[in-house]
Amino acid sequence: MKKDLTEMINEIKRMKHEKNAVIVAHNYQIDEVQELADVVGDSFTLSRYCASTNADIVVFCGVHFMAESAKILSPEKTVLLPEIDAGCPMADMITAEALIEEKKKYPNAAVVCYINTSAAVKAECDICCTSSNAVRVIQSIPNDEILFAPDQNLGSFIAKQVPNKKIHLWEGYCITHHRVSREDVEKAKSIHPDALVLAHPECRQEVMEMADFVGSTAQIIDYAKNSNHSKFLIATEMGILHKLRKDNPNKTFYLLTQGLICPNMKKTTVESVYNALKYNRYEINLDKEVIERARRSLEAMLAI
Ligand code: CIZ
Ligand code: SF4
Repeated sequence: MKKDLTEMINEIKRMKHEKNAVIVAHNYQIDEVQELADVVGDSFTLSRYCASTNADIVVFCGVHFMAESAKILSPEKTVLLPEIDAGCPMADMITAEALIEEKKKYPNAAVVCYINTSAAVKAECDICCTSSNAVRVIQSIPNDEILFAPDQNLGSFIAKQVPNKKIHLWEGYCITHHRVSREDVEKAKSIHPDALVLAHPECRQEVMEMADFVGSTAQIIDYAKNSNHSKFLIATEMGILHKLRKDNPNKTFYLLTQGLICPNMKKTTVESVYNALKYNRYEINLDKEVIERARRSLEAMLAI
């Protein structure tokens, strides 16, 4: 017989304790999964948290590349991704083989990979970046030429702020953020003219240009908390609303369009977390050499 929600949550807590496991959830996960988690945050914060705990098992509620990053930083731990098909279409827009080919065109360029890439792609790049530190990472690189992959929108956002470098862009994008248009922003602003627009750099240039603030999920959360404003239009994945509303009960948050849903982030449910802990699934395993090379790119980012 199928267990009810309360029963599953109690079992999850029991198994977590018994197996010395932690549950981490990305800001885009469904509310119930965020509530279950020991920590909620962006992919890199979560991976660093996983590396710092003495847990034996990490249940990573997010998408595949994020669980891989956790494994890269904690190779000795068992990292579980509750839904094995939870991938990131943007991360899938580049392969290690394709990157190796592209690098040949720009022999003088430093290769910078967004965190939204597979471990195999991270292994082929010089340094990683997140949406929080992308500009700082690029500024720290001595090369005048950069090959940036895979997000063209984040890449264009960086290029505008670092005009002294020639940035070659990969043509990847996030299917969820890229869908938002200038017309969507105009429409939302006409309905809520007194709201500030907070947008993620995975949005199109035209959307970022209309925003009052552009930042990663962590930066949007901080901005909303510290702002004197009381109304916000949010142009990133809807899962972030849970934390925004929890942290700021007296402020109002509207999702900029109803399309801001990442179907892959929504695959993980309380039941998948329960099954992950019960059956130890689905374990992320990576080649040792890939771990070592990908780790170098992540550590290069940490060093700046
Ligand atoms: O790195 C992350 O977690 C992603 C994909 C987005 C963000 O802005 O936090
Ligand atoms: Fe990938 Fe976009 Fe989903 Fe993030 S929101 S996991 S970039 S598809």
